[in-house]
Amino acid sequence: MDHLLSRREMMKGLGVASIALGLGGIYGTAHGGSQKKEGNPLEQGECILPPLPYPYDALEPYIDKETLTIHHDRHHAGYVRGFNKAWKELSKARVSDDYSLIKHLSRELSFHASGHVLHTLYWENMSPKGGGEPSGELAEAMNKSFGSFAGFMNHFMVATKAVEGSGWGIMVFEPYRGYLVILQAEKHQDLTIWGAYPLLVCDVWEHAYYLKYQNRRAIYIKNFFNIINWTEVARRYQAVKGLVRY
Ligand code: MN3
Repeated sequence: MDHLLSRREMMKGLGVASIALGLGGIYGTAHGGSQKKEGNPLEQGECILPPLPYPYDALEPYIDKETLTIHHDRHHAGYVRGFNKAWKELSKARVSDDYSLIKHLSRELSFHASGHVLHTLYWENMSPKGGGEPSGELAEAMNKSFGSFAGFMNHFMVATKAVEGSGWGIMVFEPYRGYLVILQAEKHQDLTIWGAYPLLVCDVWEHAYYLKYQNRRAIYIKNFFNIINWTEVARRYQAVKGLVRY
């Protein structure tokens, strides 16, 4: 192995770092200690499941209560657990200098972190008061990028319906050129553009719609347009539009 630091120097450095970051509690448990000190998970780089921003039945009739409950409480929660597990395992790998599972852990990290990010955005970019069309600068950016709102809508629906297997339809802001782009993401992490910011996401894993729509993905996507929270999408656009050529 071609370490830049000797193992001894690295372990010494990590020891200081783990004390400074308050990580002793995690490692105490991982190494068989019985006293797990529960620190603030966010300070340790872990993530937490955010509550839904509305009641479970708020998106009826377009998304039913049972689907939303299972989707948020079980599926999204699973991605949070998966991310935190991979994050902690990678910390342990650094301390023990055992990278035998590095490919597996890197994949797990990417998959679950992307799942957590996209689901958080998905809940926020839907609303029982959603629907309609965007206005203001977001509408101007969409016209510049897609020709018209109708052009965007048709493109987004076709692309999202055609996602192969489990994935997402996503409208991103691509800061190198300052254009909006529609992507088809497979799983959560594949087929992106590096550096692009997701502004609008539509989950087309079967768990997002199958109970109500079965295999009719296109109807679910059409109904999704009735609950898009354009106010939130516009807020995200405002937050990143200045990052052109960062
Ligand atoms: Mn999902």
